Amino acid sequence: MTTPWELPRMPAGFIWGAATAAYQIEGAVAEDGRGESIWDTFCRRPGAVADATSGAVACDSYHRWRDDVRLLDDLGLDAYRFSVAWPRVMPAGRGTVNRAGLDYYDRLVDALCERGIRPFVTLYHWDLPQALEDAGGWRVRDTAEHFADYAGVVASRLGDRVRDWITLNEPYCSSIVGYAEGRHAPGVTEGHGALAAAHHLLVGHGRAVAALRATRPGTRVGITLNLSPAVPASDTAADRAAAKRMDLMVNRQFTDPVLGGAYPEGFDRLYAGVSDLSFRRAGDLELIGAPLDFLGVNYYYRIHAADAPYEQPDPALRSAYDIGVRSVPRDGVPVTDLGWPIEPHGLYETLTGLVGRYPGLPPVYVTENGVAQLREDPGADPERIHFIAEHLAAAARAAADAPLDLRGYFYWSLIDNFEWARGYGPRFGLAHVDYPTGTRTPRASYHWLRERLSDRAAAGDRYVTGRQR
Ligand code: GBH
Repeated sequence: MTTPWELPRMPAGFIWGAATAAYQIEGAVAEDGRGESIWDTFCRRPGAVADATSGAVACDSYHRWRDDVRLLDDLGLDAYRFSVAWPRVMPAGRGTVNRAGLDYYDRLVDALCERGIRPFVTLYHWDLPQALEDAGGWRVRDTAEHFADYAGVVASRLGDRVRDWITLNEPYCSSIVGYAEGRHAPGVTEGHGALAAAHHLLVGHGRAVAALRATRPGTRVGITLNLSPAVPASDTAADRAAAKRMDLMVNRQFTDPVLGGAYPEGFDRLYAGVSDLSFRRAGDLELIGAPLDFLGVNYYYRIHAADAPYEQPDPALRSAYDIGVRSVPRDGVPVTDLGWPIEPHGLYETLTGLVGRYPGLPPVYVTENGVAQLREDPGADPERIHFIAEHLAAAARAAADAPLDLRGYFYWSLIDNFEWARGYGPRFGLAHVDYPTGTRTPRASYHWLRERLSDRAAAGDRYVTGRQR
């Protein structure tokens, strides 16, 4: 019998990994020719970040990347998912390429490959070059073209060693949270602009897929979407309808075009008062829906959706995108320190739901899943061990019950880091980071995972790790 603290049996060749993102860990924002990103700008805005911090120093991974690689190696992970900072590679987002910026990733990739750790590279984890935002950002189609050019530049340099590419991380956040809710950079509250941003992100994804494949045969390309089952907060018809609206906005605005080549039924009607959708062009959906080599799924929580006006501090802006639905706490559901519901079964629902809805679903990686603690405690984190074990068990059940090609799991995050608008309070790491010194200290969850992986590997269980040593 498998206890909750054991690792479930996973499909052959399953990849065990951990994830990070450039702006959250690198720091060194003004070094070696890096340009500004929208997050540098956004963090300077009073009130934008809870503790008035920024990613200016963060975990200093720009200098301490060897520490990160050592953590991955000692843990015995197969893979590392990190992101490349567009403004390091192209300081103005287009045109001049900054060699020094690429050199950083080149060194990191070499170090990973030397240790047999497979790099999964995310090309866009929210750090748009500010110069492109000044020209309209994701609201304008040109940004999608620039993104594809940038993708090609990175792949030309790293593609001899990097096979696995993720175009975008969570376009929902880049568009809706950044351009409609204004809680993320660039911090604006627009209706039409946010929907245009979402569409242009997807166009950029489609163009980048083509650009990446053109650089080298054997390239594998996917996209990472944050998926949250939206369930009615109560059994009323109004809440059931609200959950459908939430699902359209958070999940299916992205999964349907990417996996099915079409916007979902009811989507255009939902936003009829917000946008004329004039940014869509013939041929876009063929491009966006081109078959992928894999899908990345970030799963954190289920959304309990209630029929209510969306909470928008400025009522003048509300009509821009209010679709009359709000995420509410649910009695009896445990929550993390951030108030996020802990429901591992939601990962099962997400994965099996994808199989049911999208014929020809590509292989799937869980590219993020994790839990934050607000206390500083560097060592004991039993809730994290429990969280990981339960979510892995749910993922394993999904792979057993459905025709799902589940290829791997990346814990978010390898180390504590800059948690966007919440600053440094929430700590997601398998390893604690002491920000004043940059020292990384593995937590109990790190040691637990390390032991489980090495037990299995020692027993010659090829189901545990695909890593070749
Ligand atoms: C991921 O987003 C990100 O990819 C990663 O960079 C981040 O560090 C990680 O999650 C942990 O947050 O502010 O309570 O109203 C996860 C999807 C969607 C989760 C927006 C937070 C806002 C909830 N995120 N959501 S809240």
